[in-house]
This record gives sequence, structure tokens and C-alpha cells, in this order.
Amino acid sequence: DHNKLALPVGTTLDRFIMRKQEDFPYATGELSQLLRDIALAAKIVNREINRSGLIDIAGAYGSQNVQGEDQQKLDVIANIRFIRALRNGGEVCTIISEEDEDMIQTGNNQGKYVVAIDPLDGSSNIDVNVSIGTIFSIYRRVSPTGTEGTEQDCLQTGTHQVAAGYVIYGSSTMLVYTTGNGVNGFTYEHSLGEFFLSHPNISTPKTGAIYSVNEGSSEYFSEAMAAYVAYCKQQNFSARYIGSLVADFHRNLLKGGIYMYPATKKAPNGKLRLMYECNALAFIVEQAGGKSSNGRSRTLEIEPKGLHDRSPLFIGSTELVEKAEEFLAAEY
Ligand code: AHM
Ligand code: MG
Repeated sequence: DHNKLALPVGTTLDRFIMRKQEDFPYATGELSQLLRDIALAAKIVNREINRSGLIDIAGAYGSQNVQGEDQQKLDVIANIRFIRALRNGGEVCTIISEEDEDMIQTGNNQGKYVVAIDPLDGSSNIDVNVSIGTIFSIYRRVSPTGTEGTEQDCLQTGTHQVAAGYVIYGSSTMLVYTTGNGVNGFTYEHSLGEFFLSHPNISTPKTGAIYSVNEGSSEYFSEAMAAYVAYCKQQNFSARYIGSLVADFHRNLLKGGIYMYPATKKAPNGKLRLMYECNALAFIVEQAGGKSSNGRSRTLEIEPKGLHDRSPLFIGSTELVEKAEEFLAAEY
């Protein structure tokens, strides 16, 4: 069946999405439209980020987000841009965002999807020209259409994601996503304003030699966690930690390695948010042949209790994540 043939490098994102939709004869095209809306917002945010050094758009905005952190102006801009694109697109009834305490109703009550988004992750890196990212998860609503989306629609386990992805605004800008059928990466060509397939069918190495963790917090690590980090050093792994989740994750996805944000004595659930950060990357890593865990159980099966729940995260090459779990089992 010609539709199932792999599409060549250089295929545009729009064409790729269209051709993939043809693989599902009954697909209505709504998810495809939603992915295109996200890509459009990503282009706009990319433009804002590229200009930020010039027009001094970045910098503290004076307000804080629900996690009590300083919100940079670009976070606010990215949040507005993504919400606007999803609202205009019409496929999404409800959005939850790391930047907003409550659910955002788009007014599209016929929309079948809900989106969880971290519009601009790694905000502390904005002012110093380090890569930052957007992370998103898409779920099908469980409530009937015709009304606003509910909290139950938003608080689904990661296993229910129908698509997830991230945008990395780095030395080049890329969109990487999955709809549960492998992972594909697209690189943005500024002069043409298009994303092109550059990394078809990404598969992450089974093992690797990079560990990524904020060792500045090691005073607060559990003994088991400290023992695993010591093990990584005995293995002569390279330490790589940008402090920008998408960038750290992306590098390890391509090269093999493990990213860790553990539970600490200070932050018993770690720092990262289950709905906006962990689940999307967990879906992607599994689709690429890797693994994601909270140190104990599979990220995608964690039952969310609240929109802004946090979870420890151990993600990357299967062998390394399993090794970390072995060490951490000493804690339980
Ligand atoms: P943010 O959502 O406020 O930007 O925070 C998330 C970021 C991640 O990108 C990164 O991996 C992590 O925080 C770094 O945290 P730390 O400075 O504690 O190592
Ligand atoms: Mg974040």
C-alpha cells in the first residue's frame, strides 16, 4: 500500500501530515489540522524568540506563574500565541498550560481534543541564548462534545495521548512529534517558512554514555540516587546538563543517554510537571524505543491528581533507565 511507504527526507511537514492521515481511511483530518495549528504557532514563537535579543522583548515581566517562578515575557507571549492558534483552529475544546492555574476553555465546544502545553520551557535560559522548547500533549476528550471540556478530560494518564511533541528553538529549530506510530523530526527552514522532514523514524540507542542531572542538588539526593550517579561516573559517562529539558532530552534521544530529575529532600516529587513535561516526552521516548519512569513505575501510567502535579523523571535509553530503577529500588 503506497501510503504506508516511508516518506523521503525533505518532505514538508504539511505534506507529511496529509499523507499520514491517508493511512487512516476514516480519519476526519481534525488531528491533522490540530498538528498544523501547533506548527504555525511554533513558527510565530520562533520568530519572537529570534528577535528577542534585538528588541529587548525578554526579561522579567513582573508577574509569576502558578509555580511561583518569575515569568519571563517570552513565556507569556508563547502562551498567548499557542492558545490563540489552538482557539482559532477549532479542534480543541480545552487547553491546560503550565502558565495558567486553571483550564482554558476555547469556546470550541464541538472540539474533540484537549491539549496540555508547556509553551516555553527552560525560561531561565532565554536571556543567555541557550536552547529552549515547547512541549505538548494531545488527548481525545472523554466527555461528549457540545459542552466545555472537563477536568476529567484533562487529567488522563499519559497512555491516552493521541499525539505528543516538542519544538526545540536551538542552533536550528526543530519540531519532533509522534502520533503513536514512531517519531519523526522536522527542521525549520527560515527562508521558506517551512518545516522539512530531517529525522525520519527516530530510534534512540538502547544504551548510551551520557548522564544528565543537576548535580548541584546532590546534597538533597537519596543514597540510592547518589549511588546511581556514582555508577555513571564509574562507567566514565559524560555529564551533560543544559538545564533546558527539551534540549537535554533531544540530545540524549539522538545520542543515547539518561536525563534525570529525581525526587529530592527539598522537592519530594521532583520539579517537572507530569501533564506538561513528563508525559509528552515519555510517549516520544517509548515510541523511539526508549523508556521513561518516575524511578519506580512507568511515567505514562501515573494517575494525575491535579493539573500541575509534579513527578520525578528518569528518561532515555532503556538500559540506563532500567539500571537507575535497579539502584532506586533500594529506596523502597
Ligand atoms: P521551567 O518549566 O520553569 O522552565 O522549568 C523546567 C526546567 C527544565 O527545562 C529543566 O530541565 C529544569 O527546569 C532544570 O531545573 P534545575 O535548574 O533545578 O536543574
Ligand atoms: Mg517547564
